[in-house]
Amino acid sequence: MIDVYTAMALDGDSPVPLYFQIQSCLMKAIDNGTLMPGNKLPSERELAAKLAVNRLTVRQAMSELVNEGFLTRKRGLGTFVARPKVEQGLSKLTSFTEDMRKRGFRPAARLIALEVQGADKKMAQSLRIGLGEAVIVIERLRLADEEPMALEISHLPAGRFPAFLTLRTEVSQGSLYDIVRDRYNVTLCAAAETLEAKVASAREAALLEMPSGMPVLLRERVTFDQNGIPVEYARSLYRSDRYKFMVEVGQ
Ligand code: 16G
Repeated sequence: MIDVYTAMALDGDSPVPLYFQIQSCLMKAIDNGTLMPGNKLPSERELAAKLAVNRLTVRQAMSELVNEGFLTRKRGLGTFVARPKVEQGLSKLTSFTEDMRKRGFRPAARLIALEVQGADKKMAQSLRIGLGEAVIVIERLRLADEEPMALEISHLPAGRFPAFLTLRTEVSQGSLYDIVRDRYNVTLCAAAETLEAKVASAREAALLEMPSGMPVLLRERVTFDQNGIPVEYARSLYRSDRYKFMVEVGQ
């Protein structure tokens, strides 16, 4: 077991609550690399005994770090130091493939569905096409180093992408944005996005390999070509334990 716990100097006379002191010590150990991603923490009982504090105090410290994504609980196995979240900027138009490569991960996709549907109201509005017009629907689970990161559904106006369904192999192996550019000569120039939290459905949670009922980040994007015509309407569900989004704010 790692020595960091015995080194924790808690001050019972301090106005800073004990749970907060424990939390700060754990955070410091995570920040300076004494505790590394994947390291197992002692159980609440063990840690409480080591630190001579109440078990509830330890639980409170650990729960907050779990909620903030620094620790992760695995049922029946214990509590572990989480891998740092992927921090992604929201101000640049990039593809999943580019984003993951930049971070040194191997991007991949598992194709769940590739089909043509009639546009519903949302698709029609987003893509500025008529209700019921043909839309290519591509549902993919996106992976980084084989780990599920996001579940994405992209919608493309079928009229602009003839014979798209014949590209099944490419879609399941490569980058959608590369296909759009290289095969159809469409340049993606800008996107409008929204970001909101939601609870994963049972199906979404199973695909993302996370407990059901966990929050996910829903990012919706309409991507435009150089003439400002919508080319893609996408709904991407990101694992909230693996992602945080960053925006630069200017004056
Ligand atoms: C991003 C986009 C998604 C796009 C995908 C293309 C968001 C919310 N999603 O994940 O709209 O389809 O990249 O990635 O930004 P690809 O070129 O690797 O297939």
